[in-house]
Amino acid sequence: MGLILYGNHSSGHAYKPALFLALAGIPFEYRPINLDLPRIERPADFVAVSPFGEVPVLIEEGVSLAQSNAILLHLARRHHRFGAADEAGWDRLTQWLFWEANRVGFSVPNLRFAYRVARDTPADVVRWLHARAVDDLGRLEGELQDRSFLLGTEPSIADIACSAYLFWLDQAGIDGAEYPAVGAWLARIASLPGWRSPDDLLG
Ligand SMILES: N[C@@H](CCC(=O)N[C@@H](CS)C(=O)NCC(=O)O)C(=O)O
Repeated sequence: MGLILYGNHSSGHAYKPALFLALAGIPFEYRPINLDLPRIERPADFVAVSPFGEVPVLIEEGVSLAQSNAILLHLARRHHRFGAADEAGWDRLTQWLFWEANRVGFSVPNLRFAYRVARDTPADVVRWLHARAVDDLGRLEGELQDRSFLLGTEPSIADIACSAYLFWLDQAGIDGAEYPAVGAWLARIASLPGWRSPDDLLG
């Protein structure tokens, strides 16, 4: 039974597993979900497999899994791609996934959402998100001064997770030119065989 990925064209969280599969050359059926619909009005097949009502959800061999970084960990272990070389590497990789979920995978998407969709977001909330995003980008900029990818010389799901929303950084009102090491890292990821942009993969 083939892989099915539920996603949405504007979801960087959905882009993460889609990008993993594209980079690994694993075919999958993409099922876009209209997130403008109230949760109970979304397609019944999606509602049935989505424990949190959110995309992404991956179905593999009839088993569903939600939460983008849990999906990445599952895919990396199952398909032996974009994982780590040893247990210490897996620990560092997991550390990045948890950081992403709470930091750059929170600040940048919510800032982008405030600019593009929730235009009535209070100004102090936008300022707080912006400050947090700048802090997160500064963290990545520092980390990427002396290595090609977050774990070292090889790309991993830590890079897939932490970079996902940054391909849309301009939509979050942030000038990527202020983060040259991040820009070079994004370019390295974008030059990996099989890479496709979020708009191309999820559009
Ligand atoms: N922590 C989740 C976040 C997923 C998430 O926020 N999904 C959004 C789209 S980016 C969503 O489905 N929103 C619609 C809704 O909550 O109804 C993950 O990493 O997968």
